[in-house]
Parts: sequence; C-alpha cells; structure tokens
Amino acid sequence: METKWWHDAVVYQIYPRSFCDANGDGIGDLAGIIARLDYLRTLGVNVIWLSPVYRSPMDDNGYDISDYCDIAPEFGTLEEMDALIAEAARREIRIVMDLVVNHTSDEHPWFVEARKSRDNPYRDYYIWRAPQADGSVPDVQRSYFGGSAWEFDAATGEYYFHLFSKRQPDLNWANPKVQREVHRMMNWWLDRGIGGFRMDVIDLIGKDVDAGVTTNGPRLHALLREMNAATFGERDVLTVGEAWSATPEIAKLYSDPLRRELSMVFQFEHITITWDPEHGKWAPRAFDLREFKQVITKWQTALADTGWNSLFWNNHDLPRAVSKYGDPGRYRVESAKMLATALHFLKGTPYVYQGEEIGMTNVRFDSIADYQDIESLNLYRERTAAGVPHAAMMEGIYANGRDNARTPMQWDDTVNAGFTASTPWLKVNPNYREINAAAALDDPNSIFHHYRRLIALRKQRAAMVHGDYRPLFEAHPQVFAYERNLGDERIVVISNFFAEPVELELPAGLRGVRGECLVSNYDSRGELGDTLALRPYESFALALG
Ligand code: TEU
Ligand code: CA
Repeated sequence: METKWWHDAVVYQIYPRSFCDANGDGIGDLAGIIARLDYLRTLGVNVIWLSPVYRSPMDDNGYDISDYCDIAPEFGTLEEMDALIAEAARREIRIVMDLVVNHTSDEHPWFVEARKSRDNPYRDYYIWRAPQADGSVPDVQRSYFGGSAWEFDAATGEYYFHLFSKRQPDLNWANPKVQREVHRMMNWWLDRGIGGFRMDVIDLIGKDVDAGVTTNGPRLHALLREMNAATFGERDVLTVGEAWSATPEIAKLYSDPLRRELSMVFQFEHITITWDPEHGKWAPRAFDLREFKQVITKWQTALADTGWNSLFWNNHDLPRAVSKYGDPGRYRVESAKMLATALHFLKGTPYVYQGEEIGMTNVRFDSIADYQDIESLNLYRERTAAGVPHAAMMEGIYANGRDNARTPMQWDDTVNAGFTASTPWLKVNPNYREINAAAALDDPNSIFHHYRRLIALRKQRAAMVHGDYRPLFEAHPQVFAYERNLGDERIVVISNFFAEPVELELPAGLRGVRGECLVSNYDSRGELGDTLALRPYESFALALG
C-alpha cells in the first residue's frame, strides 16, 4: 500500500461552540481556536477536524447550513477562517472541514426557493412527495431526531423529507445540479487551503426514498467516485466519511485506494454494541469486553491489507470515553491512559476529541432544562410521552446524550474553566477545578502528556503505523491485548480494562521477554516473567524487536 501522510497522522476534533470563547459572548469561536493552537502543537496533533463553522440558524449547532461559503457570525469571519488555516499551517497542522451535504438548513437559499412553488427551478434540489389520499405522510419513515421523516409544507401542499430535524431538509442527490453545486463548493474550500473533509452521514447520500432505502443506497459509491474525480481526487488531502451503516466489507469499498473514493470512514460497531436493540443508546447494555475485542479484531483484520481504519473512542455525538469505557472516579487517570494506549497502538488513524486528552468526563445536569441538544430534547419529549419514565430517560441522557461531549473545554480552574469570560452557552462540568488543561500541562504524569507520548511514538515507530495486528488473550474477559509486527519490530500492548487486578499466565512467546517499555500508566515494565500481574486498569506497550 502506498504510504500517505495521514497514515501516521493524529487528528484532533474541535467542536467550535465549546472549545474557546475569545470575544466573551459565551460561545466558542475561531479566534479562540487560533489562541489555542500552541496547546495543540504541544500535544503534537497534525490535523484539526473542525465541526461546522458555516452560517447556520444553529438548529443542530451548525449541522444545518444556510451558507456553505460563509462563516457563522457567532464563530467569526472568512478572514478569521483564512487566518486559522494559515496559523495552523505555521504549526504544521492541517484543517479538515466538516462537509454536511446530506441536508441543508431550511434557511438555505436553495430551500427558500424550492418551497416557493412546485415548479421552482430549485424544487428538486430536495425530496418532495404528495400526501396520501387522506392527507397523511407519504410513508412511515422516521427521523433520527424523533417523529416522521416527512414535514408538510402548506404553501405547496406537499411533504419534504428530512432524516434529521424538520429544519434539515435532505438534499436530492439524484439531481446532477445538486452534485455540481456541492462539488463547486468543495473546490472553493480546497482552493482556500484546507487539508480535507470529514463527511457527515455520507452513507445517506445515495438514498432511494421510494424504496425506503436510506443507508448504502444504490448510487452511493458512484456518487463518491464522481465527487473524488471532480474535487479532492488529485489533491493530497484526508477524507473521512461518517458511515454508521458501514460493515468491514463496505468500508473496503469506501477506502480501497484503487477505488478512488475516500481515505477512510468512521464506523460505529464498537460504539453501538452497548446500545439496546430496540431502544438504542437510551437504554445502554453493559460493556462486554470479549464482544468489544471481537469487533476490534474483525475490523483490524478486514482492513489489514485493503483500505484504512479510523480509530476513535468519542466525538461530539458520543459520551466521554473515560465515562463510557473507563472509570470517571477513583481510577480516572489510569483508565483514561489505558484507553489511549489500547487505541493508539492499533492500525489506523487515531482521532482525539477535544478534552479527551485531559480525561474530561460525562456530566449530570439536575434538570432536562439544562440540556441543549436537539436530539436529546426531542427524544426526551417523544419517549416520555410514550410512557418511558422521566428518570429512565434521564439515565439514558446521562449515559449517552450528546451534551456530555459538548460541555465547554476545561482550560484552567478559573471561573467557567477559562472557556469564557461570560455565561457559557452550555454549563461547564463542575469538575473543571480538578480536570483542566493548565493542571495537565504542569503534571508530567498527566493524561495529556500520555497522549503527547503516544502521538510522538507514531512518528518514531513504523510498526505502530504499518505493522500487522495479532490479537492476544482473545478469550480473556478482562484483558485486551495484541501485538504489532513489522520486520523485526515487535510491539506488545496489554491492557486491563477493569479495576479488578488480573494474574495472567503468559504464553511461551511472551514468557521472560525483555524490551523497551514505550508507555505505561504505572511504573515502567521492561521485562515479563512467566506470569503477569496487572493492577487496576494497568496498560503498557513493550517494544521487543
Ligand atoms: O451525526 C449522524 C447521526 O446519526 C448521529 O446524530 C447519531 O444518529 C446520533 O448521535 C446517535 O444516536 C451527524 C453529526 O455528527 C451530528 O452531530 C448531526 O446532528 C447529524 O449528523 C445531522 O447532521
Ligand atoms: Ca465567542
């Protein structure tokens, strides 16, 4: 496989609304990001994936775009966007923009035109269907944000399709004019010097609504190949598609370089294994490490020689990793480091979500009124109206609500964690006095410096990037372990995923080996005996070759 710059890169995701507020209006902004670029340089990341900063009514915090070629005033200006691209480049950091083209905002001029009349030239930029004879919705398809996927537009007497909020009408990708408009916008951003795109719910753009097919539609890969050829194909950029529906086989279709589609995708199988089959993330099941390891091994094995994996624990839609998979309490530091080690030595490109590098945790606000996320609020209303007790739904929001990831970045122990000089748009997690970047930078044993070491190792250890993946102790219910091999380089990564100490019988190939301890969340281990006693959440990587 031809080596690409993003094979050994580490991406840092910024949710701009919650990252850093420079102008004191309680909302993060571009100037705030520029002010924190040196912090990211210290961490050593090579790319920033910037969640949307385009003009938007903010119905879904910017994932509802009304002008793809302008910046939302609350985030700043195009000049500041150009300054961010330039300032990041000075620190050898690329900016990857969030491409949200499954839908627009209902305030986008295309939709404002489309809803004026049935024969408006922009009408079939979107998906319209007549009511049924009794005036009801065309079919039973549902929105991810609750309710029907069909919204009635009285002015023209038809319904329009929206898989997300009713203010996020789906674009009609069967219309070549839509493709050309999106390609033109993408090239406009590429010409401004961005380093690529994260593609929002890209597995939805090939949908066939009349067939009730929304994910992995019949034209999806043809659309991506056309997009590649018309925009980023000849540019050395990173493209990552959000694909909740991807399987390993489908991921190879997206990321096999010979197919000229994308660099990689975000798949979510390791996330949704704790979701209830019927109630999804709102009724989470217990984490089963053996099930988790099987999923990781399946993906590492499937894309070993074709395509490329992304590696992540969390993002702006997911709960905080240390709360979901580790221990946000007594063993917060040990478990956060363990999770970082277990992920960063896998084969693929790692993504660090803002605050993950300092072990930020989920939040528990007292009242539903403290929550802001449209998904949580809509589903709270819908599910409690359907009889789900308030307390049960709140537990679902505590476990998996998206606001967990959106509480303001905790910079220091001053008021509002140094995020803003005024009232933050979403309450700061009260644990910011103990958990903040300033304290982390000053503590050589912090989670931050553990991430910094992992990120630096990626540039030093070819086996970490291009080595093969071999699982170890696959049947063990408490330990996740594997090795990476490249030539005579051999790295063994062993992690205790729980607070209970573990005594491992070592196989012949590991008994008595000596090597260089690359990272550890306890004291360094350079040599293994016949057995291995692991402390709570103990995790280390040993270079044996
Ligand atoms: O998310 C896609 C998406 O489906 C998630 O919202 C997911 O369904 C949910 O969080 C799990 O229950 C993308 C963006 O990442 C998200 O922020 C947007 O809200 C959504 O698309 C619409 O653009
Ligand atoms: Ca601001």
